Amino acid sequence: MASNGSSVLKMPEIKFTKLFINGSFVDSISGKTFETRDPRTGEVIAKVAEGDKQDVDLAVKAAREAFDYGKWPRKSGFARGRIMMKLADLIDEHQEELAILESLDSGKLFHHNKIMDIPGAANSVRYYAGAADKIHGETMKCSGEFQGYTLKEPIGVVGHIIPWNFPSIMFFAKVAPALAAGCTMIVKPAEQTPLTALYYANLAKEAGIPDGVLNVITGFGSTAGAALCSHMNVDAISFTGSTEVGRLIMEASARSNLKPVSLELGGKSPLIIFNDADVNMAINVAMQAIFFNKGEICIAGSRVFVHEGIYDEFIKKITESLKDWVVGDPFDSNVNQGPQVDKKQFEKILRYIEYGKRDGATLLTGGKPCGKNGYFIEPTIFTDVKEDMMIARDEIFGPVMSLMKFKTIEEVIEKANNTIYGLAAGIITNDLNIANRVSRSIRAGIIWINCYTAFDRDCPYGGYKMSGFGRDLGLHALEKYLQEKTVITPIYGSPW
Ligand code: TXE
Repeated sequence: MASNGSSVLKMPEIKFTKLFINGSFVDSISGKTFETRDPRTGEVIAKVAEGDKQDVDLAVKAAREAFDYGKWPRKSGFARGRIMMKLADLIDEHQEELAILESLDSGKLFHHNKIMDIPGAANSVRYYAGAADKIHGETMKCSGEFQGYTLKEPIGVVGHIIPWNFPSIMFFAKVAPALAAGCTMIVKPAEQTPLTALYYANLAKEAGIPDGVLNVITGFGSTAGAALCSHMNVDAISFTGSTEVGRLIMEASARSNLKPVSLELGGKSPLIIFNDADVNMAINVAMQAIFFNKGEICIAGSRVFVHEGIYDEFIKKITESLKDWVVGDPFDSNVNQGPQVDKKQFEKILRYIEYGKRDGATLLTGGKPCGKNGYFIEPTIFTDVKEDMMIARDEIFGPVMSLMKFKTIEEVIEKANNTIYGLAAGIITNDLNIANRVSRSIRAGIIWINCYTAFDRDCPYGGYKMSGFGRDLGLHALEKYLQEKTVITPIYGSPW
C-alpha cells in the first residue's frame, strides 16, 4: 500500500520477472536472477531473470527468424499500425498499474508517471502506428531510357538498449518506430528498472504482435548488453545511456558486423538567463530544468548562467522558492522530488557535491542526503562555480545546479559551448534578436526558448558532439530503422 495524498494505492503483484523470448516468458539458461530494488528504502522488490550471451543468442535467433520468414515485415504498414493501436489501448487500460510499477522500480513521481510517462508511451505507439503506412521511397527520372525508384525497407533485427531514468518513454521511443518500420527486435532494459519492460512484452503479445518480433532480455550491460552489441546477426543498435558505454557500443559494432548504431548520451546543458527576463518565470524554468525527475535526465539544465544585472535577485528568490520544494515518497502527490534511482547513482551525486565544496564553489542550498532510508538528496545549488570545476564539466545526473554569472552575450555563448556535450540548451529572454542569435550559436541538438523540458513526440530529439548522434522521436526516428534500396529499370525494354 502507498498513499498518494488523496487516496491509497494498492501495490500490484509483480507478475513478469522472466525473459521474454519468442512470445514466452522463460528463465535464463544459467538460472541466475538479480534483484531490483525500491529506491525509497533500498529493499528488494523482485528477483528478475538475469539474461546473458546464451539468452541473447536465443532472442536474436527468434528475432532473425521472425524477420526473415515471419509476417511482421511483410504485413502492410496499415496492418502493423492497427496492431500497434491495440497495444496503445492496452497500455491505457493498465495505466495505473504501470505507473505504480514504474515508481516502485525507479523512484519517479507516481503522478508524473500517471499523467505523462505512461500515457506518453501509449501515444508514442499511436504516433508511429499512424506513420506505419506512410513510409515511402522516391522516384527518379534517370538520364537515358531508364527510371529509378527507392524502397524504404526495414533494417532487420534491432537491439535497443534502454536507460533507467525514463523506462517507459524510452522503451517506446525506440520500440514504436522500429515496429512501425517492420523490424524485429530485442530490448535490453536497464538492470535498475526491468519491470515495466516485461509488462509491455506481455501487452504486445496480447495485442497480437507475432512471437519473435519483440523480445526482452533483462540483465546487465556488460554481459547481456555487450552480447547484443557484438552479435553478428543484429543489424542495428539504438542506445541511450552514458557516453562511456556509447563508446563501447561503437567499438563492439566495429569489431563485429559494422552495424549502424545511434547513440543518445550524456549532457551538461546550459540555461542562459538574460537581464530582461521575468525573474520569477526564470526561476521556475531553472528549477524544472535541473530538479525535474530528480535531475536524472540527460537534458538537465545543470549549468545556469545568469546575467550580472539580475544575479543577486535570482539567488535570493531561488533560495526562497526552494523552501516549498518537497523531497519525499514519489507516491505522495505533494512531493516534487523522489529518491535517486539506486545506491550507485546516490553515491555518485554525493561525491560530486563533495568535489564542488573541495574545489571552492559555495554551497547555496542543500548538499545532503535526506530521510532515514533510501536514496533521497536535497535539491542543491552551488554558486561561485568556475568553468573548470568538475561540477561544471561532468554530467552529475542529479539535483545539483551550478550557477554562474555573465556580462556579455559573446562571453556567455563561449561559456555555454565550453563542454564536450551538446544535447540541449535553454534561453530566457524577451528579446527576439538575442534569442535568435544565441539559439543559432549554441552547438546542441535542442534549444528551448522561454521554457525547458518541453517535449513533443513530433519533435526530433538527440545530441551534437559527445552527446551522440541519431534522433529519437518525430518521423526522423523511423530513419534509424529503415534502409534505402535503389531499383533501376529500362522504360522501353532492355537495351541489352
Ligand atoms: O549508465 P550505462 P549507468 C549517464 C548518467 C549516469 C551515468 C551512469 O550520467 O550517472 O550515465 O549510469 C547498458 N554494452 N546516463 O551506469 O551503464 C545498461 O545495462 C551494452 C545518461 O546506468 O550507460 C543500461 O541498460 N550495454 C543517460 C544502459 O546501458 C551496456 C541515461 C545504460 O547504462 C553496456 C542513463 C555495455 N558494455 C545514464 N554497459 C541518458 N543519456 O539519458 C551498460 N549497458
